[in-house]
Amino acid sequence: MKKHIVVIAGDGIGQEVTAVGKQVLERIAEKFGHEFTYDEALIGHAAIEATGNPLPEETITKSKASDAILFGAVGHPKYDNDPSAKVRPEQGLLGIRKALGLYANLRPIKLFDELLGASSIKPEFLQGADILFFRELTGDVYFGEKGRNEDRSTAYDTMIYSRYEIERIAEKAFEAAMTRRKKLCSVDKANVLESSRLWREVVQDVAKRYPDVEVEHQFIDAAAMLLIKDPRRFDVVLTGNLFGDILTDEASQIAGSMGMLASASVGDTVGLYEPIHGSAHDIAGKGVANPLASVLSVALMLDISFGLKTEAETVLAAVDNVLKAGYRTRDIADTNTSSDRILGTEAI
Ligand code: GGG
Repeated sequence: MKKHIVVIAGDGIGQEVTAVGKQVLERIAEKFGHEFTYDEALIGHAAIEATGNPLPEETITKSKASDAILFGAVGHPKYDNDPSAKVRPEQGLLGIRKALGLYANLRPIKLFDELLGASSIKPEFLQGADILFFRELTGDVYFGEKGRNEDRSTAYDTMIYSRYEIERIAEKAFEAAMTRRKKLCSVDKANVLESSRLWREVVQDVAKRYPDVEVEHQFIDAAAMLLIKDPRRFDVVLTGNLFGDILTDEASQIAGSMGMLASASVGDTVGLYEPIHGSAHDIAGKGVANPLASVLSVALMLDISFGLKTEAETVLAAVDNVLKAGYRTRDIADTNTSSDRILGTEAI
């Protein structure tokens, strides 16, 4: 199979983790006789430095011409204490999601048995946990009107959703539930927010087309609590952009670390695959970043964008083997193992 992949490494540890993801793709191509070609593109702080723009037009053009995108991370600490910055790295990531119509972000919470002890949650509450989050990605407060009043003493962000936006991601989540344990939990804040009342109304309408799926609705605050208390009660979780962003960081602790969580952003065109973690400049370039979220993102790419199920399973098995062999980065172990040992792809 011939496929063209654009690597958008971005900032901080995005560079080193996508390098490992690419090595895995190359190894898969070699092992299974595929021809993967690559291009690179800029985004985030790296793109601002080079062009003044966090999302250069060339990045969108290259992405649209590709079969899939392997993405790293965006961000830079210099913007953290500069709330007045008009141009920010994150605009690159939000912009590419919007430009490519990537409205559904799939975030599997996969717990590898070897990491049962890495979580701060007791193993007896964790074993067997297997959750698939659907985070809506192109609406909500991230894209609603925002601003300040004239003297800049009041700020606002508008939480906005249309029926169409909710319906299309709900369809995807219900379809996924049908292939799993047929349970779907929709998370909102319908006791307070009008946009959440519409969210719930639309999810209830879509649910009528999937009578085999057991549906529950939870408020975001209750869902956050239940996720830690009893993660095994969840199968597919469907939620909005902001709630999904927060809940999946929390859920990463079920898998042991943010460094273990991959994601697939899909929608109208090409798929984008990225770890859920950010640029982590504090550890960038030190060889200690966990590359497994990028490797697991490659598995999602092989499966979802290329339909290469055996190849995807081979990558998952390789991650399992690496963990079984005792290789660890410091986010998933007490010992500070160099990521060089985990970077090797000989396990595939
Ligand atoms: N790889 C994920 C990443 O770079 N995250 C940083 C970020 O800007 N996140 C915002 C978001 O995911 O909505």
